[in-house]
Amino acid sequence: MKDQRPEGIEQYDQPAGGWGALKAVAKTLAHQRVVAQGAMTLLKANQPEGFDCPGCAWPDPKHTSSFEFCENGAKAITWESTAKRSGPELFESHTVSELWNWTDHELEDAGRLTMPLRYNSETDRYEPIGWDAAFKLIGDELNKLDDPNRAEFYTSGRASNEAAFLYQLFVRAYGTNNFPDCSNMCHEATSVGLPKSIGVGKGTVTLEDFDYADAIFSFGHNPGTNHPRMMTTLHNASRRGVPIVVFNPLKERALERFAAPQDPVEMVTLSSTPIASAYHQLRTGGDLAALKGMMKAVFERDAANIASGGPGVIDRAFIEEHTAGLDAVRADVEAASWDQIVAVSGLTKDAIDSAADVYVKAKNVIVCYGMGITQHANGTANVQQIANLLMLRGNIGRQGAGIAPIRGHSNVQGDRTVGITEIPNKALLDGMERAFGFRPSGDKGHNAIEAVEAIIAGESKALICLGGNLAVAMSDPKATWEGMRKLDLAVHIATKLNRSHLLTAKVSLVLPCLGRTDLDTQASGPQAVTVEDSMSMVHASRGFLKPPSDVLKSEPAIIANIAKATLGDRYGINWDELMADYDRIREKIEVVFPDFHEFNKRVRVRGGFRLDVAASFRRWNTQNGKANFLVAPGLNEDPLIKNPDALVLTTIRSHDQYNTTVYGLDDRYRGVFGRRDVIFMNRDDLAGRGLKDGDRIDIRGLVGAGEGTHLVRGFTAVEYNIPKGSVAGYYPEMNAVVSLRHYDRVSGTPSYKGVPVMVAASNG
Ligand SMILES: Nc1nc2c(c(=O)[nH]1)N[C@H]1C(S)=C(S)[C@@H](COP(=O)(O)OP(=O)(O)OC[C@H]3O[C@@H](n4cnc5c(=O)[nH]c(N)nc54)[C@H](O)[C@@H]3O)O[C@H]1N2
Ligand SMILES: Nc1nc2c(c(=O)[nH]1)N[C@H]1C(S)=C(S)[C@@H](COP(=O)(O)OP(=O)(O)OC[C@H]3O[C@@H](n4cnc5c(=O)[nH]c(N)nc54)[C@H](O)[C@@H]3O)O[C@H]1N2
Ligand SMILES: [Mo]
Repeated sequence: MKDQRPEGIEQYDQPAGGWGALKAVAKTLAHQRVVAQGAMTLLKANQPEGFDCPGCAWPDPKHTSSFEFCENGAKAITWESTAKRSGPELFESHTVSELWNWTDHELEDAGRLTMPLRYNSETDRYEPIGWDAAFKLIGDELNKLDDPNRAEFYTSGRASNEAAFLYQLFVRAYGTNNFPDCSNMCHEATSVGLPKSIGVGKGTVTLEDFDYADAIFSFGHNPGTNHPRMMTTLHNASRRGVPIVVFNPLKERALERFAAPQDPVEMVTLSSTPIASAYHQLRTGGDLAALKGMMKAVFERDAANIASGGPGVIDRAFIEEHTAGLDAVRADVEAASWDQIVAVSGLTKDAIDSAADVYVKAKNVIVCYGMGITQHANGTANVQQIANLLMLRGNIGRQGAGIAPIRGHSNVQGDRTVGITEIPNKALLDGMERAFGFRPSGDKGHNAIEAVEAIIAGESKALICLGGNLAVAMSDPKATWEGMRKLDLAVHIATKLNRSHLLTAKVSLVLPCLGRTDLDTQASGPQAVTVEDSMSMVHASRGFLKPPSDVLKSEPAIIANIAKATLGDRYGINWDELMADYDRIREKIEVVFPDFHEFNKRVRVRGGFRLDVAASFRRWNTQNGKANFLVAPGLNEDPLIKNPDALVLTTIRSHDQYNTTVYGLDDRYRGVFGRRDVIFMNRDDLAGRGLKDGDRIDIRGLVGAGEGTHLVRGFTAVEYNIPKGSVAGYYPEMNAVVSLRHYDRVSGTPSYKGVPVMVAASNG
């Protein structure tokens, strides 16, 4: 079998982590030519006096005594602190049309941007421009628009609290709530779904809670790749004998076996620790059925326990005192038959029963989840069913128990907290009025999908991006790219060149900014910024590396200067004072959001502080003052998937990428080397289409597709351990088959993990 596998496809039999991870880091350091400086940089990641690693939003342990090794954190850091530069020579020697033909990897691998650039359509080149001229141009273009709602202001989740807060201040003073955000493509189902359930759109657990959990459930996230520091927590839990129950269509290596690089015994003896106690390979989109199945099984156990004279297994005291809506949820799950649950989830009744037994036996349960739950047409419903399951046994708001959405970008949660939202609530508007003396518009603005739709329709004419790579991250590149090329103004504040920057508008600017690792010096001296992790801990981050060029500005400084050039002295906001000393920004954050009381003082305490998450203390900020059991009708993931020959595609991250940033072409733990043009398929699905391992295939998206659109040609089918009916391919390549019309109607999250497709032998 082995030599007949497609090129670059191997069996990976090692545990995740271990020496393989150390070797991978050494390779990355060498490639980015940062061996000496880079190694030192790594030691300051996630330390109380250092910078916050831009790699993920997993919290730091309280007592960070030594360097916590993380392979993918190391990649994220070295990618930023690289010695390579995208300087003037690059843009002199390459037209934008030439650069367009570079791969996403090549564009970013060219290195850090060093000076502000403006596109010249006559030479088809980006050319250097001075900062003042750039700011004036942006201000003039924004002021030309007849309506501020014709401009879109995108945020990617690396922006610090200070940068994001200034940005929302500028945009609201300018007069719109058009805040498309990477969060709209990520955990929006959490931000929209949980407030109705438990009164807050955030997780309720802290890192310490994991020490007290008696069982941990993991739905649809891949921590070995995307949150490697979480593996330390899972590794410790497993060693304590805590059951870890995984629901994931793919057998992710790190969730099976992990060798902790910080464990000397495992490193020296080449041993490892099993992580999952049970691994349920459900079908993509089978989560709603699996969750309802588990609840149904809990009710069955409750009834049986009562019948035999016991007190039942659901937490009646909690339900009585704290919740509403149980009866409707019970009726809903009882109406679903086991046959339906088994068919839709792709799991046996035994499997679901065994998961329910673990759940019922454990006193304290934490449920973690990621994109496998949120990026579905029913993502919000999925999140709410997780909350239901936890509430059945009072697993919210006490030690060792709770809900743990695992966020993506290192400050995606903080950006939301400090006002990046297209739907401002009264508290935000009141706070802004208190702090700045004007009341911003309360009208709903655009989320990411709506912004792109407005751009495609020609209604929005300007796009400002605070980081990110919106054009590549978003569904349907063909339509999205065409739309972006029609803009009047495109401005990208970025550390590295990417494809979004090459979709030039009438006026296009790329503004290079400092990254997390860079020393940020302003008029009052060196500055620290702050970030909020997945568990609502806010702490300071201080870069220390010499910036890649003297010309770079910090994100807050760039935003303040754009604001000055656009707004002049509108509302008397003192932009110079705010950018000179970030303490002044934090003072304003505290006025707008009282939860940040004594912000400057508390953020100077080692480890920072936790923002109040009311549900963690069983205070429910919902309309009825209760935690609500919420019904999600049906079991089927998605009514759009009607075609019986369709397969459901999920789009996933490799081990060698950070979202649209592709570090390399390997996906070690899945046994893929040197390529990304593969689709993982079940043996029966291959056979049913007359295909075999290694065949060239075409993939066509079924939603909203016209003839010849939403098509990816010439990929290689790889026989893989994945449930029948489900296929998997890499993000962002597979966005070409995702329709802009296919998203969760409640949260606006694109259905990146539930794309109906047809797969056939390639004829291209
Ligand atoms: N190194 C690295 N770190 C990252 C990122 C990165 O790209 N690289 N990205 C960051 C960002 S922005 C985010 S949001 C997070 C993302 O982190 P994750 O949430 O782990 O995201 P994905 O890699 O998209 O993978 C989701 C997992 O869900 C599984 N899955 C797919 N479909 C389904 C389904 O229908 N049901 C269930 N139960 N599971 C399913 C996949 O097999 C995969 O294991 O990571 C952050 N950290
Ligand atoms: N098919 C499919 N599509 C997806 C997903 C999926 O799972 N499947 N996942 C979605 C998710 S979860 C997310 S979060 C989005 C991600 O969407 P984005 O957040 O828009 O994309 P990134 O790839 O994280 O952005 C990378 C760029 O950010 C810039 N950058 C890096 N560091 C900094 C910095 O410190 N400051 C500034 N200003 N710029 C910086 C660099 O120029 C780099 O090129 O993609 C979404 N798209
Ligand atoms: Mo994300």
